[in-house]
Formats: sequence, C-alpha cells, structure tokens
Amino acid sequence: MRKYYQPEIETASREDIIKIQNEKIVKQVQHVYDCVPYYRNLMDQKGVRPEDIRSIEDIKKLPFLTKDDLRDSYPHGLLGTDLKNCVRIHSTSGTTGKRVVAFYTQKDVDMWEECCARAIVAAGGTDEDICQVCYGYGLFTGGFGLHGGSHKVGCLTLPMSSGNTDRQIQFMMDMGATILCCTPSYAAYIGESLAERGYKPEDNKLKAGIFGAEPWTEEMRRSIEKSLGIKAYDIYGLTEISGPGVAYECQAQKGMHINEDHFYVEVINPETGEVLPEGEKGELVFTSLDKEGFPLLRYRTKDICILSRDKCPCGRTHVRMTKPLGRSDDMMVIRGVNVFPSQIETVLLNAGYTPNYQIVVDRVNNTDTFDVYIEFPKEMFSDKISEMQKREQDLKTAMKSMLGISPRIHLMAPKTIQRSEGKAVRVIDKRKLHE
Ligand code: DLL
Repeated sequence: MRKYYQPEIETASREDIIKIQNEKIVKQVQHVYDCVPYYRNLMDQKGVRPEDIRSIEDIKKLPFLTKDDLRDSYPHGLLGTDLKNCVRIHSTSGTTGKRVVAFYTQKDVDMWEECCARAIVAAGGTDEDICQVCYGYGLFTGGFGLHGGSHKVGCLTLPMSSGNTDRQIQFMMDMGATILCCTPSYAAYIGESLAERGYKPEDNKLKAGIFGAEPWTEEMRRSIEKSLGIKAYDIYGLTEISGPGVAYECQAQKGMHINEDHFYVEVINPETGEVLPEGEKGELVFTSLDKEGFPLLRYRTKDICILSRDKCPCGRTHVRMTKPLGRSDDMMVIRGVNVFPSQIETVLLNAGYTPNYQIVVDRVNNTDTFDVYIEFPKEMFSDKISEMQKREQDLKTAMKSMLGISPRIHLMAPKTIQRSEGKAVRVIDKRKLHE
C-alpha cells in the first residue's frame, strides 16, 4: 500500500527542506515586493529591502500581515498576479466584517490539491478507496480542497457537499464509502444519525475520517471513532494560506505535519510578536513560499499551537503542530478567568455526554453570566428530579475544577440543541452584541 503521496518531499531531510525554503523565500519576497504594492509599503515602512532576505532565517525581518490588512486591502490589494491569471476564488466562513477573499492560479490549485492528497494518503487512502466529501462545496475551501485531493489519489469521489443527512447516509451505505471528510461536529451527527436508524458501527464500510475546520478535542476523536468504527484524523488549514491540507495527521495521530516545502511556519508571542523557540506555545504564523495568486508573507493566524520536531514513527520529517489549543480570539474571559470551549468539551465527553452543547455568556448588572446547555443522552434520563439535579451538580463540580469557575448547567432533552452540518456554533457571547 502506498505510504506517502510524495515520499521524496514528505520524508526529505531537514537540510533538503531548508534548502527548498531558502530558494523559494528569496524569489517569493522579490516577487511580492514587485507585484503587491500594499506589502511593498509595509516593507518600506519597516526599512526592509528584498535583497535583505537571503535565506529563510531572514524572514524575521519582514512585517506581519493580519486579518485587518486583508480587510483593508479588500478585494484585490494583496493579489500577487494579474487577475486574468487566476482561475478561482474562495472565501472565509467568517460572519463578521468583510469576508476574506483569496485568489488561486491553476498552479496554486494544483499545489493545494497535492497537499490534500498527502493528507488522504497519510490517513491510509489509496486509489481503491471511496471518499465521501461532505465539507461544503462553494466559497468555503473544505469541499473543493478534499475533492481535488481525492481525485489526485485516484479515490472514487462522492462530492456530497454538506447537509441532507438522509442522502449522506444512503450514499455512504449504498456506495460503501470508506473515507469520510467533514467537520468533526458533522461526523458526530452522522454517527448519531446512523445509530438512530439502527446501524451499528460495523455496518458501514468506513475505515477513516478526515476531520477539521473547527476545534475538536481528543475526547471527541474517541467518541467519533467509536460511533463510526473508524480512525479519525485531523486536518488543518485556512483560506488565506490555501485551505485544508496546510497540515494533516498521519497514522501516528500525534499532531499534524505541516507541508513545510510550501508553507513556512513560525510561532510567535501574540502580545509582543517575538518569535518563540520550537516547543513553546504561541500564535502560528504562515508564509506561503510559492503561491502566485495570494502570496501572503508572515500571516498571523490567531491559532495557538505548539510545534514539535520529535521523530515521527510514520517517517515523515515535516514539523508537527498540535491541534490548535484555541484561538487568541476565541478565548473567553468570564469573570476574569480565561476559558476555552475545548475545556468544556473535555469535561462533557469525559462524563459520558455527547458533543452537543452550547455556551452562552452574557453580562447582567455588570456581572458575567455563564451558562452551558448540554444534551443528556437518552440512557441518562431519569424521571427522578433529584437524580437529574445530581447530574447537574456533578457537571458543575467537574467544570469548576477544570476552569476555576462554575457555569450554570442546563441539561436538555436529546435533539434539542441544533446540529451543525459545517462548523458548529459553540459559543454565543451576548456581551459582544451589547457593545
Ligand atoms: O476551515 C479550512 C479547512 C477546511 C480546514 C476543511 C480543514 C478542513 P477557514 O474557514 O478559513 O478554513 O478557517 C480557518 O479554522 O484558522 C482555525 O482557527 C480553524 N481550523 C481549521 N482547521 C482546524 C482544525 C478552513 N483541524 C480557521 N482544528 C483556522 C482546529 C481548525 N481548528
């Protein structure tokens, strides 16, 4: 069975990777300086000239780009080539402010699809597989990215897009899908829907799932693996840098390999911008080393991660990132305490609840309120009020010990929290709405 999609790159020595990065960065910086006036201005303001960048080490001299820059330069200000050379746009799923729009040349699309093909092979995919893609197709990058990767591997591709769970299940069972690609929250929902229809995990032909686009915990991974009878692999990416496949998990399931021949990664202190040594926790910053349409240099993702160069048993040499441990902007500060939704998910799944929950934060009389709505599984229901109250109290205690503060717990009947077919909405922060 094929172990790698591009072994010569995926297992290249560190020296070879650095050599590739050195060559690419020099060309890319010159190209961006010549073709992207917006970034040229940033470099000029910082007093950096293209000739100051002689190797990847020099990247530290370049200015950062943030989402604000993308908004300020909307729509064409960061385009790296003539619009007529571009063949595609994609856009972020963000709901606030202007959308971020990224442009792709055919070469960019090919490179991106190759990254997704690497991810599919790393999850055990071959040309014998039937790959059901239920990420959304459209402006979102999930559908088209995995779709392109699946074609490159030679899988039989089911371009389902998201939603219509009945049809997803019918195709999955009738066509014998072996690989499932969707958000983890949708995978959980598919698992739940299969069980409701009387299917056991062994009734489907799935062997692997490639899940990403939103945060999910190890507990959620185990719960999905159990409900679908598969191995669940994480995949990471963002529209600004291409889409899914910037990094992906291998059979070791211990962090995601970053495609370092295409994307240079740094971890910085989000407050000071200082580059941190490998192994320290901080904000991920990516540089596209060879993108033509939307060649972002030093783009700050707001995703908080740790990198590791520990040897991976799979033989891949590219650096691994942990699951994003949160975003510098989705950390909630509630009554002065830092809270990440993932901590709440961990408590719930460890206590035997489903991943169907919603967090609501508000401010009443200058005090933060903190409520967590959680569905209890059918088998946990009791018609004794005292028993349900005890469950709520137990959760409260577990949350207090994980977070340092306790939310109000609301146990809800099964199926009362809205399911998501794409990225789940876990947090409703009403404080922001009042501002
Ligand atoms: O979510 C691309 C994607 C599609 C990745 C399909 C994986 C699978 P955006 O909509 O631009 O792109 O959102 C990017 O989503 O900065 C992270 O905060 C979050 N994210 C993406 N993958 C993961 C993951 C796509 N595996 C933003 N774990 C990123 C946690 C993730 N968060």
